[in-house]
Amino acid sequence: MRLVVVSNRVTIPDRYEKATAGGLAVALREALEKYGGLWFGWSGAVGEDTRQVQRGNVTYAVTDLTEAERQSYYLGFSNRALWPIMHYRLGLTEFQRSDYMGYLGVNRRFARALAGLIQPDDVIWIHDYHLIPLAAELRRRGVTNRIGYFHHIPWPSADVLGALPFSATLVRTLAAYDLIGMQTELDVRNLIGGLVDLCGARQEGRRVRLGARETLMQAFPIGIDVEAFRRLAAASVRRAVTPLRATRESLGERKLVIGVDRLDYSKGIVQRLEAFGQFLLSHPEQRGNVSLLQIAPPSRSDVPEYAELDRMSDEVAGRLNAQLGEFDWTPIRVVKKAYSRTALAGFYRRAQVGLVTPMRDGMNLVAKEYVAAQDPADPGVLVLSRFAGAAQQMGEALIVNPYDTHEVAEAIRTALAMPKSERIRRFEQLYHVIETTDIDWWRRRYLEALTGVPLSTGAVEPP
Ligand code: GDG
Repeated sequence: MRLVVVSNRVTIPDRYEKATAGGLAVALREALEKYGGLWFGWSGAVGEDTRQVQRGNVTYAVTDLTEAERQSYYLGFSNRALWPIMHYRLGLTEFQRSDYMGYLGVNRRFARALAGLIQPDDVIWIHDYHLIPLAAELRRRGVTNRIGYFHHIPWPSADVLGALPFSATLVRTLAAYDLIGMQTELDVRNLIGGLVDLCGARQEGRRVRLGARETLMQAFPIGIDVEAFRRLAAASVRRAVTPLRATRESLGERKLVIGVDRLDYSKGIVQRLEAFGQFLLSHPEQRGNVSLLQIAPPSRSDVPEYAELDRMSDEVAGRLNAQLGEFDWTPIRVVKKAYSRTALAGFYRRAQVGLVTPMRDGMNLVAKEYVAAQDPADPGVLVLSRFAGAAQQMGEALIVNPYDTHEVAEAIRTALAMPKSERIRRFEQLYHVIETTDIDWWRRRYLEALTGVPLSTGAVEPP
């Protein structure tokens, strides 16, 4: 078999990139190298270029988007309609018919380009919400190969999703897949409920029958490359990476609480800053002893809701620093830039508390990276939102409700005061979980399920 991966963005690797790329990109690339294959998607550029690049036995086929497509398909429907509604944020959901048409148009164009590249024994693995109708469009062009979909973000219940115009039509296109992977059991239940309630599908256990087609739904919680991250963290301490050396100088013996997130409203960054402020207000004796470092590389800055978050996080951090800071101590540092993975691993290891408090998250890899980076002899404590998919697996973290500022503030206090024996006990259990469900496990399980699923041959209605 040959593997074909399709994702919204494709980065063609240069030869030195492996150590710095994210776990998912590396895992998919490794699977492609193992089977030989094709990775197809958007180049990330605006233009009219389409090109193929060969790296070993992997072909990267990328296409540019026009500015109109970027606006409607990517910024519009994907990021202002699907992203918020999938994260249960009806109030932030901005629907425009023209965006939806652009979204369908790009999926149709991708299908047209991809259909010409598919070989009879290819197994096709499509990633994420930008490409939900892609399989239906491929089927329409006569593609009968196995096609799987993995949804990286949450899937809300039918009454939330049902508020999105055309949601039933869109959800119906999922019947074109042979296997649908979700992050958690809750997402699977919601998805099946959506297919039943919105589209009149019939459920038989984990299989859903819609018209003449049958699709298998299953949870595949994604993991990280634990071993690689552990090694990065250990190396960053030995080599004293520059930002870490600077941190040592500016922090001294002070404790560190860390947050690492794309600057996205789903991550609960503003609420987290408020919770840290609340912690310092309720526990004045802690002032001067601990700082919060929030690393927040900007993301989707062209979307108005993200620009607003950018402004609000500055405002809240500024207010709390002015209210609580001292001439020789800054309580909160928000750094809006990306660091190397080595530096990140070092920051995680230096931090006594990992604060991972999204309002909603498919999985959240930062929670797993924080644990992987800890010193087993003196580990830090993970504070984790119950609304991150990771909370389903990582029950030994301090689980919090991110909407409850006081609860998060008290969890920070508990984490900072936790005796070493309890920190080690919790760390060992968490490490065991992330190690036994790492990124290789995820990829293997998914591909085994996809190659084993019985093929369904019925036709599917295009959107
Ligand atoms: C989606 C879903 C799901 C962050 N700052 C820097 C940096 N990062 C890296 C982290 C981590 C990744 O970005 C973020 O992954 P998350 O899982 O936390 O979140 P999303 O980007 O929203 O990912 C999510 C994931 O897909 C996988 O299925 O878990 O729920 O929303 O790896 O380390 N990396 C570098 N510098 C930074 O400053 N190098």
